[in-house]
Amino acid sequence: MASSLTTFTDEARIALDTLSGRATGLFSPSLRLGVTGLSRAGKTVFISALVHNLIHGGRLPLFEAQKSGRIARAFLEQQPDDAVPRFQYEDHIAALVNDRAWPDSTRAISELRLTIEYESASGWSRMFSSGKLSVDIVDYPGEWLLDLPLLGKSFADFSHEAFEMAVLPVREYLSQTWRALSAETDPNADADEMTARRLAESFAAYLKACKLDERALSTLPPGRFLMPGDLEGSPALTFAPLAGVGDRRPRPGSLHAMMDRRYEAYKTHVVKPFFREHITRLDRQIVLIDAMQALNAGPGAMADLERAVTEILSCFRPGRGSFLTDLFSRRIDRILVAATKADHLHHESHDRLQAIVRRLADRAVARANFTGADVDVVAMAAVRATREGTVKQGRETLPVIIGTPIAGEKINGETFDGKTETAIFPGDLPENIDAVFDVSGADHRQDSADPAIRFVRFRPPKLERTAEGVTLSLPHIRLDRALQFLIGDHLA
Ligand SMILES: Nc1nc2c(ncn2[C@@H]2O[C@H](COP(=O)(O)OP(=O)(O)OP(=O)(O)O)[C@@H](O)[C@H]2O)c(=O)[nH]1
Ligand SMILES: [Mg+2]
Repeated sequence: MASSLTTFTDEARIALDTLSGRATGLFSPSLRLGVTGLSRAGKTVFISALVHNLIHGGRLPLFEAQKSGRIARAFLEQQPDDAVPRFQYEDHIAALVNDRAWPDSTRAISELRLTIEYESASGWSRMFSSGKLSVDIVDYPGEWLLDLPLLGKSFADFSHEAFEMAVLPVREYLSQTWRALSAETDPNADADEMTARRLAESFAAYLKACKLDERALSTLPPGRFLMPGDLEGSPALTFAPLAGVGDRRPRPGSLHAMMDRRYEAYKTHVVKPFFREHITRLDRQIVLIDAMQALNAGPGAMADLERAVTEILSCFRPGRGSFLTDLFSRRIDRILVAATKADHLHHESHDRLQAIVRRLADRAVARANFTGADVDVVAMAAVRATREGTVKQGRETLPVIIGTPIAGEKINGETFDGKTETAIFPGDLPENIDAVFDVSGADHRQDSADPAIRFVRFRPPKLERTAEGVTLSLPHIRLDRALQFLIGDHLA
């Protein structure tokens, strides 16, 4: 008797919570899910695959609501925000499924509303609930997020840090030209538009060089220097850090004064509105990282990625006393740090990849000024482009992955035509994950010819069709685990 009473009250409380949530959620309850990551991390592919699998009833055994058959229907609806571009789901799916090509790079924010009709797991809440959840998925560049810390920094702080980062061993060479130009610029000289532009361009070129594939360095602010969106060429983007400027007020009319003003304008007109209108309204967040690329580039790149994740996490749940706390009305309660593209590894290495991401996230959480959200990690592939197999080499049997490399990709001197399937031995991740983070170790992969993983870009997979000609959903690795963490509890 007692136990059924507890169950009853628990259920009642949950049902009432749900009801009151409904009342404030404008009829259909909604959940805002932010999807971010630095450029090429896999945001567009992730969202496309997630939506496709839900709409087409994909195989999602770790996503409880789907597994237990409680999802009646998932479909796209009009998004609530008219001023935000729509996530072009149909185009991306057409590329992936019909052309077997990866979708184009997206350079700004976009949004999509996916509505799920489901049956509640408990009989009691079924009585009250319409069993409908709208998930508003917001895709935005991680580069923009990394601007948030600027809100707490003066132009002098920003300049000081930029020069400090620029002389780190991994960046020293790349920043040379810009530093040389800065060295011959007098901040106290009269403001001059051409000087400002040259400095801004040179600084932006350095930031872009850090992002080149083989370097795999994560981004430094200002994010719009890399991802300008619609701000390309505007004065708010025509500034650069200046060497040796202190917090003393700049002389009016000087270059220093001009740069300082533009930096403040960037914060006021670009950074703040973005956070107010988008980030502060999120309920859940997934941060996609390209751990594989960083692993291949070595511990320097891993440390850099860790720094970026730390900054990103500090933005979501600013701890007490952070200058950001005032900006937030609503709070993100779950964050998933996800390494995607795990289909480049044999499944034996998936757990190692996840362990590496876990270590990275733990360190980031420990360092970030951060409280009160659940952080989980996953190693996944939103779209699985490979199958697994084994190849006999002498007496050894090697685990391989099989896929169709993109036209122009090379392995061992062979160039692929984009049509031929091939098996490659991708290599293993190290068992001892400390080595991966050890910057002091001798192994500075940055210039090493021997990367940890043989990394070839594959075309998206060929989809199976049923006898009736219906295309099956996109294959994935652990996408269902990600879904369960991000929205599963809202479908209970
Ligand atoms: N094999 C494999 N490759 C992937 C996967 N996800 C992304 N990729 C690769 O990574 C590239 C970038 O993916 P996108 O989803 O476009 O990345 P993004 O974060 O949206 O990039 P931007 O729009 O440029 O910021 C793709 O073109 C693919 O080559 C995956 O699950 N498996
Ligand atoms: Mg994209």
